[in-house]
Amino acid sequence: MRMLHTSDWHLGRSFHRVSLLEAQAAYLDHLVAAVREHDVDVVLVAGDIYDRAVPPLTAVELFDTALHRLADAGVPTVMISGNHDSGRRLGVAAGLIERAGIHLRTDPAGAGTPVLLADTHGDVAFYGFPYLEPALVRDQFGADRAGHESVLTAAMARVRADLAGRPPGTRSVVLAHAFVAGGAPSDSERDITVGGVAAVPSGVFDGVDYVALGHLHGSQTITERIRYSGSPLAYSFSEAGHRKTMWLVDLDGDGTVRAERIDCPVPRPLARLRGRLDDLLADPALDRHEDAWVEATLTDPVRPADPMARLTERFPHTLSLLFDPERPDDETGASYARRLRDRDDQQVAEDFVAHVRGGAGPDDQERAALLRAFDDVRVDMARREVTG
Ligand SMILES: [Mn+2]
Repeated sequence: MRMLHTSDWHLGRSFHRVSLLEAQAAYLDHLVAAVREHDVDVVLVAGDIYDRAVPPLTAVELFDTALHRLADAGVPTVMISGNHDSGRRLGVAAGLIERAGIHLRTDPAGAGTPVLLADTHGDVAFYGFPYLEPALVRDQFGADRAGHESVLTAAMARVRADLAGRPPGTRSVVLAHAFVAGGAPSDSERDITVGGVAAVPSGVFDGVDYVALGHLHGSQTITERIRYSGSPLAYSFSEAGHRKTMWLVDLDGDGTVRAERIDCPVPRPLARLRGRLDDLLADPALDRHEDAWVEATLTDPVRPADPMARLTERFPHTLSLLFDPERPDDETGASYARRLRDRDDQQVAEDFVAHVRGGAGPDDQERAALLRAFDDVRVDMARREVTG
């Protein structure tokens, strides 16, 4: 069984106000071409089809075109919703679309009900988990607590129970949208932290032959059988070093997995430049970035005049301009942005408490109250997305 694994299309997303619709259309052309060229048996799309619960019409039209073209190519597709999608909106007409061989799994209730596809060695059972928001599915799954590990463990119990009733040798594949421990995040994933723990141990997925993950935007291999395809396009400058690909995975009759990467088209490379403005404008080594989308961090001690206008003379596609002035005595003068870097909401709030109380940080009760407040906000946001 030859599978093509992709995720995190984020149709409708723009990059620093530049529309990516054409680049997304070019990626989908590439996907359909790869399906034909490599004789793919099934396409797996692991969530975040859209960037938002209510995507713009142009994105919906692009998705519609993609569905038609995948159906025309005659290759079955299994697709789940991610944390950016509204599962219920995406799932409209899923039953009808299924008749064309596109299996949209957006309802948590279907987690233990596979799509069965056969090759010469027998059946492969594909279980699609839509993104499981712990607070919303905990009761339905009988999970022991409202955390990512608990609800995914419960969903996997359904998978194992279903597999136990199938002929021995039935191979299995799970699609999930989650943060699996060992994975490296970038700046363009929306935080799914609840209760302080977003990462799920990879052992949760033990026993299945392949796990097609979505959520993290960099391609990565957690284990031979558990992989992230990453997004087909860069959605933040933190992805400047990524190589954007899909996984072409061969699942043999005995469950052996072989995977290789297929490169995605690059609409325009990314470059992160740092230095004083005059140096950035003069350095011949930067010639190769003149056509790139550029994020420039200026380190001039005094902010230069018209920096954007001057930068775009050399780098016409400069999209992001940051200032991080060099200072002799660093920490006291560190910028607010620098002090917040690498800190999550909880840490920022705890630092704030310490700051306004002359150094006395929150005690255990106060810390727990802050944690609850952030969780409530996140759950409320997730709920609005599901119902709104
Ligand atoms: Mn995503």
